[in-house]
Amino acid sequence: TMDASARVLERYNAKVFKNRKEHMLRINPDEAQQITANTRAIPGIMTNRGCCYAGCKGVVLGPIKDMVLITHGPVGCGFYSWGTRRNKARAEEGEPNFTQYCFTTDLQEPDIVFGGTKKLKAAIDEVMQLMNPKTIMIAATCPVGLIGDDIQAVATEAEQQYGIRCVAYNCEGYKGVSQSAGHHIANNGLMKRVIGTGSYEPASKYSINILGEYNIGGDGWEQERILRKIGYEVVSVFTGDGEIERIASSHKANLNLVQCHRSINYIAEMMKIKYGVDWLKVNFIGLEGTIESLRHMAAYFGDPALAQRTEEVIAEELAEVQDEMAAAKARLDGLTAALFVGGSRSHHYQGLLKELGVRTVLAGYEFGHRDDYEGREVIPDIKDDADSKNIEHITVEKDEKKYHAYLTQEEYDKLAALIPLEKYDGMIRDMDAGTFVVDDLNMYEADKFMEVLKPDMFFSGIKDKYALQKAGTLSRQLHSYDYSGPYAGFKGAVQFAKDVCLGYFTPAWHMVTPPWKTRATLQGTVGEK
Ligand code: CFM
Ligand code: HCA
Repeated sequence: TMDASARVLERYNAKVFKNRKEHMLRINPDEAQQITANTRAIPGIMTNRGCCYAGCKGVVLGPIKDMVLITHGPVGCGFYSWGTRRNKARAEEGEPNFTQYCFTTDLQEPDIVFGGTKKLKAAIDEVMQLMNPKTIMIAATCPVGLIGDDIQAVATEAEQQYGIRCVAYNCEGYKGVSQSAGHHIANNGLMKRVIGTGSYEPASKYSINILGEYNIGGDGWEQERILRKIGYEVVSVFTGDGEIERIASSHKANLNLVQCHRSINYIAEMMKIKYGVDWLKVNFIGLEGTIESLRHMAAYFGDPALAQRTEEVIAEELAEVQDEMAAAKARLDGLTAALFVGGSRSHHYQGLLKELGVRTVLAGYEFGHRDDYEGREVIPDIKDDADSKNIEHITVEKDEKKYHAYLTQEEYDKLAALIPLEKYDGMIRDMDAGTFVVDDLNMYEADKFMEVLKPDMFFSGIKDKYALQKAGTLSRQLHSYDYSGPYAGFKGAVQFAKDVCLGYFTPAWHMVTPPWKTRATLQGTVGEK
């Protein structure tokens, strides 16, 4: 019998087959398995990926609330990235929250022909008059790179004219192969222009930053609630509900937590080299993930009182959620799921699902790199291709004045054997033998895997959700949480469990006949002959 991926691949012509085969594997714990990732999608194939601008503006910079972010490009780029990611933000006392606005230069045909910098300058003037922000950032979309507007010069000029911070990002949509390029570009800009410049002083020795947490549906708030309850000081969050001044002072914290490795590992690495701040991989999705992350943090700081408080909070929080989690598990036990999200979440949610008795049979990332699948130890073996060479790689050096190591080398080495310090093992190691991993899954493959593996639920995004639901399967969005959430931490786990139960047990699914049950839905070959 053919395995599921062979049945998915069988319709492809030789060229497409060869390409896509490398992006799929079936988990075999006895082998070191390698996957192809972070390469170009095949033209004509319905990839779920987004663009470089989406990764830079939409993902990493967008959630920072006290700055104005101008999209320099045609109006659609700004409009369609306006508020759709559900990165929640609440204004601080007397401070602005600009994330609810959409700022764009609305480039038109004459600007494409004659240049758009005039419009960009006018937009900055208008923003200064109306909003008077301390920081403006500019994100370029495709045509800006094609016509060659010098947005860096405009930013420098604005800094001189207004005495503000103005940072421009050449994150044109076509750069790189996905959103991932944009994460990298945004990380570089924050490192070069923001981190290390702030004057906020952490009050506690247990000061941390949460990196790669964007407060989708309030996830970051639930994490902060737990961390503060234990006694940590959250200096900054990158970048959910984020503030420039705190991000600028983040180098003073004693530990960086890395929630989403894919989007922010560059900053974690650079802050370690430049400022000596260690980073710890955490996962606040799922009860076990949350508890383990909290214990690792306590181990890092090494204070028995902090460790004791950690256990108290864990016990208190667990007591509050245990019954509801058990009730949900009783209803969901034995079901199977497929997960396809951009990066980290396809990995992080597997633990939470397992706690609810749901087994993951298929998982993949839109734009994860090999290290997100196989673990960071493969990073030295990853070949730089033309697309990744296109993205600036910056190197940083130790800042003698601001460098501060919390641990001695000896303490560090001892701890590194026990907790994931500067370590991420990737998704593959956590998956069961015989399950499937597919990188950059496309719509055809999603349909086909549904048919072959018949998972009870499929977690993904807005692009594929409705096609999957029309085929009679529950599909929940793991990007926007279908406008629910938070799903992180203790309270979030219960919210997730409730939403999955509500969705799965809706009678609608029994009334739908999948089209492939009554007729062949696809004939012929995918790709040219
Ligand atoms: Fe990280 Fe994210 Fe994700 Fe991501 Fe995204 Fe997102 Fe995502 Mo959508 S930063 S990789 S680029 S966890 S926006 S909050 S949900 S694809 S899995
Ligand atoms: C993005 C943002 C996105 C899209 C969500 C989706 C998000 O990649 O540009 O496709 O459902 O989380 O909002 O990932």
